[in-house]
Amino acid sequence: MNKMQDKIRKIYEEIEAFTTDRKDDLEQFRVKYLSKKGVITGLFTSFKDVPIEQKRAVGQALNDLKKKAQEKFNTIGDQLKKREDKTESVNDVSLPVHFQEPGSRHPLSLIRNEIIEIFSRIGFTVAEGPEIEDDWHNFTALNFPEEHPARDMQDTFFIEKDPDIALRTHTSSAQIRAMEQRKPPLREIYPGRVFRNEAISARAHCIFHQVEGLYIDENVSFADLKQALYYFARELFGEDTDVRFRPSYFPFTEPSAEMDISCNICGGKGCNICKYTGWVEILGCGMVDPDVLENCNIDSEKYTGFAFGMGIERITMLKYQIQDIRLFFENDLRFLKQFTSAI
Ligand code: 2NM
Repeated sequence: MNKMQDKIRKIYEEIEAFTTDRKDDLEQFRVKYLSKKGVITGLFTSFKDVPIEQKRAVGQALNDLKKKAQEKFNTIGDQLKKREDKTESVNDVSLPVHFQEPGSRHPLSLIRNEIIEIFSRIGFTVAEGPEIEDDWHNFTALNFPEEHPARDMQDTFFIEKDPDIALRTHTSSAQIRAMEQRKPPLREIYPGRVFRNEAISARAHCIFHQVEGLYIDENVSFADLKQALYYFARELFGEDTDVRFRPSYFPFTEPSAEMDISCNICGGKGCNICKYTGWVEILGCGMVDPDVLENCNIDSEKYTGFAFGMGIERITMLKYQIQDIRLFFENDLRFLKQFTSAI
């Protein structure tokens, strides 16, 4: 093997190993190997000095080398061109895009977030509790007597056969935990999912959502309750909203009340939403029973507090005029899509 053939083989291997995805690298390749002043032309020039008996073999090798370089240049050139074409088509703004429909918040989330925002403006923070509860937090600490119907198997989902463990029937259990764990002043709301063993209908579902609230400090009065809930109603339903409080009963509050708002559909004139009364009930409330405070080791001589609770489904149905609670749980896109712009 002579020197010339060694050189050709080395360059051949170089060319074979060459690869790039950049146009200017390929241009450098061309200049280096294929141009008039390139390596291969140089070799052809010195071909005249090759001894006559080697001319045939070296000539063959030189031709192969040139062919190889040209092929390499063409192949990479084609690849780069293809890629360029593709990139150009991606950048073609007139082509249809691969459209992905944006998702949206569930209407219950929208209203829950709005409720949280309103109460946060008057100093309430958000807290949560577990969905699986024991009898103490869900019933006993809240003053439910042993024989209260809500404790019945009929109304509550118990976990396995343990009568002490059930799915919470209201988020009040989170408030008991809050009062046990954190001492007053307490000013919190508790959004969450609750469970009741009820027949499903247009008005009722066995799973639904609540926001409850609690404010405990020295000298908290029923007037504070009324003012906070009046503010809430007007923020959520508009500044023309009137409220009224009707006496009611809950085991955990005394006195207790239900709050109505003036019907936001007919403005109080009477329609089938307010059953021609001009008022619709939106929440229950009251002053926390001193026994409940004592159950959580809070001194009921020193502290008083108000509490309230509302169903998010009910409020959402009123706000958006939704007639059937089951729509919230079916996830029919024709329903959900109507809230896309409401994020
Ligand atoms: C309501 C209505 C009235 C309430 C009371 C308490 C607690 F834990 F402080 F005693 N939690 N939630 C309450 C009061 C809930 O829902 C209709």
